Amino acid sequence: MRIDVVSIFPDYLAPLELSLVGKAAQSGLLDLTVHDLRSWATDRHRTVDDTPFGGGAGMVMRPDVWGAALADVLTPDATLVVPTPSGETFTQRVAEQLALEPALVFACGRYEGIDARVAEHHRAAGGTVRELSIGDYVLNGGEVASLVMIEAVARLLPGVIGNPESLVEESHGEAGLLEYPVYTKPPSWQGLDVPEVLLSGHHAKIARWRRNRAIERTIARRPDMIEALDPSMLDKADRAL
Ligand code: 6GU
Repeated sequence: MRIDVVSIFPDYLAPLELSLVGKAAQSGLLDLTVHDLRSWATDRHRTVDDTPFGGGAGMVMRPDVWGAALADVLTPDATLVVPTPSGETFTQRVAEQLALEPALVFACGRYEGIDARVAEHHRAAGGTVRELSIGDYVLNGGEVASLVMIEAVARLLPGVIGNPESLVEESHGEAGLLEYPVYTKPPSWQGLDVPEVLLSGHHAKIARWRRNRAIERTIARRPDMIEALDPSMLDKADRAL
C-alpha cells in the first residue's frame, strides 16, 4: 500500500518512522511519504490560509494551494482521507475498508479546516473522498488523527503484524465485544493471583472464562456495543450473564 500525508507540519508525522509502521515502511510493505503543503504555496510568505467568507473566527485553508498539492500527490487509484472533527466516525470497520485500498492520501487541515470545495472537487472528478473523525473531541489539526488512522490501517496489512492470530480476538473485532483481561508471569504479584482457570490447561474452560469476562466488561464499559450485538452471536451461557 502507498500512503502519502500532506501537512504544514511534516515533522509532526515523525512517529511514522518508529515501531510497527516504521518497520513496514522500511521493509517495503508500506510506501510512505510525508509532504510539506507549503511547498505548493506560491507567494513570498508561502501562505496556505485566509479569512472565512461569511465571517467568523479563525482561518480556512485555501483550495488553490490544496488543489495544486493534490494534483501532484493524488493518483486515480488513491482514496483521499480528510481528517476532520465533522467527519464520519473512524472505526475498526473503516480501518478494515481502508486497508483494502491500494493507496491513501491524508490531507491534514489546520485552523478551521480546508475550503469545502477541495473535497467537493475531488468527488466530482470521480475520486473517493472520506472525511473522518477519530472521536468526539477537538484536536488542533489532522496530523495526530492521521497518525491514529495510519497505525490502525497499517497493522491490518498482510505481513505487518508478525503473528496474525493477534488480530483475531481483539477489542472491536468480529465478536463485537471488548477483549477479556490478560495476565502473564508471575502467577502471584502484590498479593494478586492470576485466575486459577488460566493455569489449568483446560482449553474449553479457559475459552468460556474469557468470553464471560469479555461480556461483563463490555456490559460495564460499553453498553452501546451490547445493544448493537446481533443476538445470534450470543449463546445460552452468554445470555445468563
Ligand atoms: Cl480527524 N481532526 C481534528 N482536528 N479534530 C478531531 C478529529 C480530527 N477527530 C476528532 N477530533
